[in-house]
Amino acid sequence: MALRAIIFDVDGTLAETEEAHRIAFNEEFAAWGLPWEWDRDLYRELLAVTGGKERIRHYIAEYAPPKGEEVLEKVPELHKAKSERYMRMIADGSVPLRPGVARLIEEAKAAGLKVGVATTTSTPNVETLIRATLGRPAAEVFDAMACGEEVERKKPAPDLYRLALEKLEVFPKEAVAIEDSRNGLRSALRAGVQTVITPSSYTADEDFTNALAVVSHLGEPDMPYDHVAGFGFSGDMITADALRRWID
Ligand code: XBP
Ligand code: MG
Repeated sequence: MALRAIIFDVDGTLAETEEAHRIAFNEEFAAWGLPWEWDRDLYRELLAVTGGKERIRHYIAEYAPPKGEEVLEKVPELHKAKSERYMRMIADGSVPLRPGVARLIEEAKAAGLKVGVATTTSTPNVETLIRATLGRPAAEVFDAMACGEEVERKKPAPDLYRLALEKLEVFPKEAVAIEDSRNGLRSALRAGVQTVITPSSYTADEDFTNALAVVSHLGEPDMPYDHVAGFGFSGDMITADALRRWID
């Protein structure tokens, strides 16, 4: 089947946002008087659970931090405040898009492909990132968005990719996913979507077995990507044309 759509993950794939999420979690914990500190190693472990609310509940259940039980019923409120903090942090464009992201989005659209997102994070977070980096509303950039609050089961369940496919009106075999994590890869593959991985700072050591390819990033004319595993592309960049040839 011919390629008709590219579906991007957001956190770690469009931009290295996880560090901003981690800092926002920690600042919000401090604002609530919670003696919780997620350092980078702990956060890497906690990323095994996707979704901020789910991640906090997992932390309380598995790590039994002080005041955990009393916070449990206030997790939605705590997470909402963290999200507002996160959006304030990224709204000035201080977290840029990763190399090749803006280029591939534009190229794909010019080539008549649809472009969507499938992300565990919430719609306002995506809108803030896109407005801050591309200066346009996300609804103008993407043909469809599937975000965490719209599904019952987040990644690695296939629900977000299934929803993105449905909204884009394409079959799984007509799409390719761009992801940075094993959870994202599993989600896309379970929905039947082939996946290119651009590992991020938190996911570089994960197992990407069954990815179409693993490349350091999508590449720019003056910044060629490094090929890590899987299919190799000719040239220095992941292009819409190369993805199309691959999927065909
Ligand atoms: C990203 C996530 C998110 C972010 C935090 O996973 O798991 O939970 O860490 O965002 P993916 P929220 O990139 O696979 O979608 O706090 O808004 O959930
Ligand atoms: Mg991700």
